[in-house]
Amino acid sequence: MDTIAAFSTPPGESGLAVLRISGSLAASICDRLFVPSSSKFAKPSDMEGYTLAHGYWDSIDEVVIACFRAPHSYTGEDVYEISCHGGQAIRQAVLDSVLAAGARAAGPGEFSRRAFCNGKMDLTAAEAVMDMIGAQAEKQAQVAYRQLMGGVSRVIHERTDHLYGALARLEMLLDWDEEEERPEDRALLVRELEHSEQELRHLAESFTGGRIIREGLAVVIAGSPNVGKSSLLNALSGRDRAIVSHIPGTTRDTVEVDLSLDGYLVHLTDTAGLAIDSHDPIEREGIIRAESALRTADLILWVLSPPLPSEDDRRQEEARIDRCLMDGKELLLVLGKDDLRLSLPKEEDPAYYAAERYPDLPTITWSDRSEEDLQRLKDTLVRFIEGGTLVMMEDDREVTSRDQVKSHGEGQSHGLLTHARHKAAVDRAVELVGNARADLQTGLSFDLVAISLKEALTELSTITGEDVSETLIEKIFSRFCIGK
Ligand SMILES: Nc1nc2c(ncn2[C@@H]2O[C@H](COP(=O)(O)OP(=O)(O)OP(=O)(O)O)[C@@H](O)[C@H]2O)c(=O)[nH]1
Ligand SMILES: [Mg+2]
Repeated sequence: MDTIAAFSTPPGESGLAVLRISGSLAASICDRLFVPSSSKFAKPSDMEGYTLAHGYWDSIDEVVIACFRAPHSYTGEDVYEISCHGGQAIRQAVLDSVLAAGARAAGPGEFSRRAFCNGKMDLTAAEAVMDMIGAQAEKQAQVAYRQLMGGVSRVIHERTDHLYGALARLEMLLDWDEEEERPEDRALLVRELEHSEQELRHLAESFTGGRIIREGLAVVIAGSPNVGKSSLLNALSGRDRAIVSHIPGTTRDTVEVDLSLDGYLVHLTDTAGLAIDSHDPIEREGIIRAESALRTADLILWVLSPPLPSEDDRRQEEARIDRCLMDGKELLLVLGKDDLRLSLPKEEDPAYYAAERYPDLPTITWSDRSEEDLQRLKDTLVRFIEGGTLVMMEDDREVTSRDQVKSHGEGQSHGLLTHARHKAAVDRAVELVGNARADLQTGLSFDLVAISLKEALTELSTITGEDVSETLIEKIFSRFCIGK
C-alpha cells in the first residue's frame, strides 16, 4: 500500500495541528524532511521530541514527531504524527513537503479503513470512532466508547457462537441415517433456536434506546397559538432562542435547538401555533411545517393552556392529537400556564379537560415561572430516554404512558445497538432463525434448515465486517472525515 498523509485536526487557526503519515515510506519521509533538535537522536524517525522541519530547503517550523511503529499503531502500518503550529501557511507548507517527499493525500476515512483492513479494528469499532468524533453529549460519547471497546462485537460473537453450536449439531444429524433420527434431537434443536431467536430479538429491541442516545431524542412542542410553546422551548434550552409575545401567531417557522439533559442529546423543536382555519398564507405554511415536524418526533409535548379554545376549535385540535396517537407517537400533555389555573372555573381548566378527554395520556403541569416545574419536566424527559416510559407522580396519582411496559431494552443490552445497519442485520437474522425453527417444527429436512441458519450467520457477520462487501466498506468509510 502507498503512504498516505493528512491533517487529523480541523482547518483554521489553532495552537497546534497534527499531520498523520501512514505507510512504508513514513519513516524515510520524516528522515528526509526533518532535522533532529538534539544529537541524542540519530534520525528524526527515531525521535519523540523537537525536530526542525525543513520542507526541502527553507526551515518551516519547530515540530514534535511521535512515532508508532508497525504493527503497534492505529493503522497497523508505520505511523508518524507531526505536531506543528496550527497556522494556515505552516500547515500547508508542512503538508506540501510531505506530499512532495512521496506521500499521497489521504481520502476520507482512509486511516481507519487501513486499520480495518489490517485487522486492527472491526467494522463496529470503526463506526464507533466516527461516533466518538461526532458526539455532542456525554452519553453519546459513552455508547460510542463502549462500542469502540468491543461491546457490540462481543455480544454479536456470543450470539454467533450459539448459532454455530446449533449448526454443528444439525450437521452431525445430517450425517446420520434417517432411521436413526430421534424426535428428542429435533426438539432439543428447536429449543436452542427458540433461545437464540429470543436473545437476538432482545438485542434488536435495544436499538430503540440506542438510536435515541446516539442520534438524540427528537422532541417537538405543539399546540394552539399563544399557549406558551416558545416560552417552554426557551426555558428548556436556558436561552431566549424563540420570540415570545402575547400576540397569537408569533412563531411562524419551526425553531430548533439542541441541548444536553443529564448528558443525553435532545433536539427540541418549537412550532407555529396550530391555528384552526387560518387564512394567512404564511401562518398556513407554518402549520404545514409544524405538522411535518410532528411526523419526525420521538416525543411530542402538546401544550394545553387557559383559556381553552372554543368547542369547535377543540374538536379540531383533538383530531390532530388523535392523528399523532394513531401514528404511534408518544405524547405528553403539558398543562401550561399553571400559575393561572387557581383562578379558573372548572370548565376552563385544561387539567379537568385533559382528565376527561384523555384519561390515558400522561400529563404534566407547567408554568414558565417555576424552577421546580422545569426540573420536573427535564427529569421526565431523561426518564423517557432511559426507560421509554413517561411515568411520573402528579397530585399523588401515578400517571403512566399508554404503553408502560414498552421499554428501551433491558439490563446489560440497554442501548447496545445504536446503528440502523446493525439493527437491520439483527432483524434479518431473527427472521432467518425463526424460519429455521419453524422448518424444524414442521419436520422439514435438516439440510434445508441448515441453509437458513447459515444465512443468519452471514447476516450477523456483516455487522462486525467479517463477511462484508467492498461496496458496503466503501459506503461506511466515505462518511468519515479526512485525517481519521
Ligand atoms: N402566566 C403565564 N404566562 C405564560 C406562561 N408561558 C408563557 N406565557 C405567556 O403567554 C404568551 C404567549 O407565549 P409564547 O411562548 O409566545 O406562546 P406560543 O405558544 O409560542 O405562541 P405562538 O407562537 O403565537 O403560537 C406570552 O405573553 C408569555 O409570556 C406561563 O407559564 N404562565
Ligand atoms: Mg411561539
